[in-house]
Amino acid sequence: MIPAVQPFPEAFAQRYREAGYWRGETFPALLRRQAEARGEAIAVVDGERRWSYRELARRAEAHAAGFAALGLRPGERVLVQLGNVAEFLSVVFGLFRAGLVPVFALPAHRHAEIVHLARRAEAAAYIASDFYGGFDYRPLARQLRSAAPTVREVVIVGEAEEFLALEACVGEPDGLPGDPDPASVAFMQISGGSTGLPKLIPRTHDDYIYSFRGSNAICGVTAASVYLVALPAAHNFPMSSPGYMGTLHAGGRVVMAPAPSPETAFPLIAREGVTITGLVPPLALLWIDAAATRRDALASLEVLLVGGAKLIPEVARRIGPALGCRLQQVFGMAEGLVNYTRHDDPEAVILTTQGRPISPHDEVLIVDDADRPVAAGTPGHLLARGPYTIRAYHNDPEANRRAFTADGFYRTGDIVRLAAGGSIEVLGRANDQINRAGEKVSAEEVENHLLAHPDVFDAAVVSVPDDRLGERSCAFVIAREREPKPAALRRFLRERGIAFFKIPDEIVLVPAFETTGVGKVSRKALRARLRQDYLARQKDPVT
Ligand code: OOB
Repeated sequence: MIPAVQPFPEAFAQRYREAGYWRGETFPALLRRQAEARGEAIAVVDGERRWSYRELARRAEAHAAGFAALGLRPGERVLVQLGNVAEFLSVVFGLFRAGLVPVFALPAHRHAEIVHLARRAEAAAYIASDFYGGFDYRPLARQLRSAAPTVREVVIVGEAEEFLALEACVGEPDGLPGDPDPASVAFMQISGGSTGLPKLIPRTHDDYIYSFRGSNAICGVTAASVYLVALPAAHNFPMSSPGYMGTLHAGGRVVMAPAPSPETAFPLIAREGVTITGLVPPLALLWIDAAATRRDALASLEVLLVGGAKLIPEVARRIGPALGCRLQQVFGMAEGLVNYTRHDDPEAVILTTQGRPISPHDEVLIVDDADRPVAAGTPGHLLARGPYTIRAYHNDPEANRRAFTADGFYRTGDIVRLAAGGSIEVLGRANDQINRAGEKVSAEEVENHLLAHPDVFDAAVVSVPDDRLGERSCAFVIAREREPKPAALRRFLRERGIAFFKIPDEIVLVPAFETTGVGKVSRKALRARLRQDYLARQKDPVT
């Protein structure tokens, strides 16, 4: 098994410790501290269930003992695919307590992604809901078992069928390890990715806890905060910006929303007195519309964080008046760097920029194609290095060569510019990633799936603007002799087991990819041209 590590150079680690960012706190210690300090306070609400900090810690301890009794050993990876349920927290803190390393899959991931992640992580176990969001995860567990031989155990939250039910997973607590090394990897997040399949992002206790402690200070999260988990709990944004981890660190209350729709979220906000939550821009738009008739439900809401994709200023402007709360833009990434607008920023900064980094020790560079810094205000590639930005992906030397500079800066793939006052404005992506309502789709990954169809000769997937989603995906396909129907291609992709959000929104059959000039064009240039042609046709549909 390849150990999970995050190679911060010693000189940097020392600097981050001396600055007081890395304090040696770990996830098991965090929960224990709160269970001791405020045992009776409610930590998590899920429907009618309300668990105190003591209850959450007790359950985590019991799960940890159960995981150890299964023979899962510290350092082993466990693929977790759970929805927004209270068990998300007890399972994850249970894994932390047992020294196991959760790998966070999204509920939307299907066979192709889950098998890839289990293999890449060499996962020893898979923990999933029986049923969530209308999908049955048990058949997926069966497929995974045969496709990923490292997976020895499957634990199901709910009706387990032939697998082990979470409640039946019990053991003796005496054998549990002591607290982990704070510099060790606590868990792995998943990259949105622009090339091929998702990559694994190892995050340490030290670096991640600093990121949400710092976020708490910027967003005003305290023990009085009530955070609504509206986005998928597995995603970095609701996890740590400042998210439920920040809220638990502060001793506040976490409320799980089974869906982010106003129909589900508004009554929860009213009932629980939610003070803060985070949304992607398309959801913010839905909430604005719904609030026109149901604004009362949002009386307790103080802060709405919006991020994951570009928020257009016109929508930003409407948020405060429509929802009666403060807008805070957040521009973050699972690899690390997170930027926020500050509550005391001028209004124009809050409405038109994506903020500035959490830490004085975040180093951001904006560079040209040759990695030379551009003049302030000029668009360029954003590079980042700092106390909570990774230095390497897990077990992926090739991606690491591409994604990091020689001196350890992460190439974010974002094109940004520095606005007056030092805030960052995100302008777009340098590479071929589609940001579909905050969900990241790699063009290359979808092209590879399309190319597996016997009637597809070639395919290029591009992002096109979409009023509702921000961007949607459009696949240009060249057929072999027989023209496949778009509906048949979509079915084919579904059957290959890819997440729904990766299935192209539009499929356009074309006779050829015209090449200008001689020789081969790069995929990047080809996609750029197809996108341009598409936009030109939209503007002038008669030609
Ligand atoms: C968040 O994390 P990821 O890993 O799903 O995606 C990161 C990418 C960024 O590189 C950028 O391309 C895009 O998502 N992005 C934004 C944005 N926030 C993220 N693009 C424009 N404006 C924004 N405000 O998406 C994420 C992680 C933590 C907090 C918030 C978002």
